[in-house]
Amino acid sequence: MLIIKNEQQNLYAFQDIHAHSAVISWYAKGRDYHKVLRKQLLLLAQKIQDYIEQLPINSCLKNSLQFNYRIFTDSAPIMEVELAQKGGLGWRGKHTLLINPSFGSLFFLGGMLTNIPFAVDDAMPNHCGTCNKCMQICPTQAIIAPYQLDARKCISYLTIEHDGAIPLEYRAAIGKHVYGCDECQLVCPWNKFAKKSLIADFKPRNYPQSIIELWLWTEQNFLHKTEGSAIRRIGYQKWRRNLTVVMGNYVRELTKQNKLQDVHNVKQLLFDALSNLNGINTNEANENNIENAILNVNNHAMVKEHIVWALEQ
Ligand code: B12
Ligand code: SF4
Ligand code: SF4
Repeated sequence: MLIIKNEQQNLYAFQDIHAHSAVISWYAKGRDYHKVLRKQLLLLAQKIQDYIEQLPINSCLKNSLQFNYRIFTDSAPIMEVELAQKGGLGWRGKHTLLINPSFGSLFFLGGMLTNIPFAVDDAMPNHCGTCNKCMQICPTQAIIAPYQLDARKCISYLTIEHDGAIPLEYRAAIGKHVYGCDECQLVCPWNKFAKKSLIADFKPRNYPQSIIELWLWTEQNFLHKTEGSAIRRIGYQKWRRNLTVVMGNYVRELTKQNKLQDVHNVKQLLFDALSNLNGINTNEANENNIENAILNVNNHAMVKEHIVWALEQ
């Protein structure tokens, strides 16, 4: 098993996320890690092959050392974290992810199954100690006990893997997370040791931070800007669904801060989107019009239903 760092550094500088910013998980800001890791693993396989070829042994023996391998990263039914832990690459934190004392946990795992027998390293002792910061910070209380995650509650699952409507009970807790979640890792003291990746493909793209700017992306913008990124995998509908939840949470926050003009502006955008989906011209998003629009949504398609929820915040 291998640890491959992604572009995550100076994490503590990013914790103070601007009030108007949406949050995209660090792991998804660069090129899709499946593609990047595949390339790195193939390079490693080539190195092993080259090494075998230059061994000072006769060609008959060399031929018998036929190097067979299969690389994987999330692409085979293999328990990667468990294998990496057993192979001495780190310990499993209470958030269930692998932590390495020199890199923290903000990395990907990739592996290779091969017929070449490698020496096995000893497993590392666990250094979480009495800390439970990850459990305390988890917005949806998905870490139900140390080392146990209820994936159905995890924002990463809800915003990326889950199809259909996001259950009502998690919408407020999702906050500004539009794709994935890093909260349990950002709070982990071991990520003070996170290091910058040297792989150019992981360089974060210049996605807009503004919730409104992201909301105004058309499907074409979405497909274009997320080309080669893991984000594209969820498709525009789910992206829009997630953003709608973020917009609803934004409305609630602005209301609490009594920023009434901003509340009106955000609701107008939601209302415009709802009108568009209903195939009618938009009007001013005043209380009456919003109420009528909500009542007239007879076909509660996924995004429409989320918009209605957001307007009700
Ligand atoms: C499914 C999955 C998810 C699910 C569930 C994650 C989870 N922690 O269970 C969801 C969608 C929520 C998810 C989220 C994330 N994921 Co994910 N995910 C996977 C995936 C594809 C499979 C994991 C899995 O379910 N394996 C099968 C189970 C059976 O194995 P296991 O969890 O190791 O279980 C063993 C033990 O934990 C134990 N066990 C498990 N449950 C229980 C219960 C009890 C009672 C007991 C006693 C024991 C026990 O026994 C099992 C057998 O030994 C792996 C890639 C892979 N193939 O491993 C990536 C992987 C774990 N994910 C990864 C990442 C980066 C993330 C996110 C950070 C992404 C993000 N920023 O949004 C989040 C982090 C959330 C978190 N705190 O875990 C990385 C982790 C890198 C690292 N440092 O460890 C991986 C390895 C992908 C990769 N190739 O890099 N993920
Ligand atoms: S990724 Fe977010 S939601 Fe999932 S366990 Fe970590 S903090 Fe909780
Ligand atoms: S935050 Fe604390 S308990 Fe959680 S994984 Fe990190 S060291 Fe372990």
